[in-house]
Amino acid sequence: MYQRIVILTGAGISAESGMKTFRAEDGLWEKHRVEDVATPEGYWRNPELVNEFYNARWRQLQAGIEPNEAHRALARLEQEFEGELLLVTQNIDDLHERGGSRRVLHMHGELVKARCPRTQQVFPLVQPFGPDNLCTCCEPPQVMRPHVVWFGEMPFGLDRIYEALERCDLFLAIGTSGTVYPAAGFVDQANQAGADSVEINLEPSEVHSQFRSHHQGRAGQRVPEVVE
Ligand code: BJW
Repeated sequence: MYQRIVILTGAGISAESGMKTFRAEDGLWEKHRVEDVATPEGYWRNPELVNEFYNARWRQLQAGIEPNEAHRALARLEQEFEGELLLVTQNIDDLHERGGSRRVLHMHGELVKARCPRTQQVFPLVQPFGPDNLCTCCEPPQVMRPHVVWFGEMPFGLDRIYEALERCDLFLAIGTSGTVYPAAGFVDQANQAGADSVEINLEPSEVHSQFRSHHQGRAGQRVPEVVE
């Protein structure tokens, strides 16, 4: 019945795979100030701290973390759905891809990539972040930074996302707290376009009241039920 779907995922979709969310009590930021590990100023002040924050998550991703039923259900939807589908994730993990999704827009970047801070050229991450992880695009080579979007930086793919939101007839948000913009504003854009809007979350998000319907519960259970 739907022809054009936009799906937005957040940390909650990867929680059951063992990836920590940000704002939970035992979350990723529990031991850090957000300004220290999620801003460009924090990175330039103390690159060692920020590199280690991302290296720890990279190592975790390499060591036994697997996609869950929610990632797999979205991959099946992509394969079977005959209309237009845009899967936008705020997550920097690669669990959507490993779950079988082929077309994923990582609006906050990717943990498995590094970026030259001078040219913005992006490289696969083959060794941990640190002073030895150098770009090959500059002379002298530059120390690469995580390919992620911190507060105050511009998320990736926004033109494509807004274009899809303007045309969509279903907007589905999964496992995101609705506290970070511009992603938290997507439901409003979709509503303005006349789309149906559906939230799947363990708890009501900050923008819960803007969704036309809700499915409360674990993504691993609710996503397969809703999309299949
Ligand atoms: C489950 C579950 C289970 C658990 N099943 N569910 C005032 C007003 C408006 C905007 C601003 C403002 N002041 C400043 C801004 C801008 C700022 C912003 O939004 N700040 C807020 C703090 C207010 N935004 C930016 O700076 C962005 N850039 C920008 O705005 O550029 C200018 C611009 C202008 C105009 C148009 C467009 C752009 C950049 C934001 C970058 C965010 N970066 C991070 C770090 C990325 C790298 C990394 O991973 O380390 O992205 S911050 C962090 O938050 C990360 C996430 O992607 C993002 C969202 O978090 P998410 O995914 O929602 O996780 P949680 O932990 O918050 O929530 C988890 C949810 O899952 C919960 O709801 C649980 O209930 C649920 N859950 N288990 C289902 N099993």
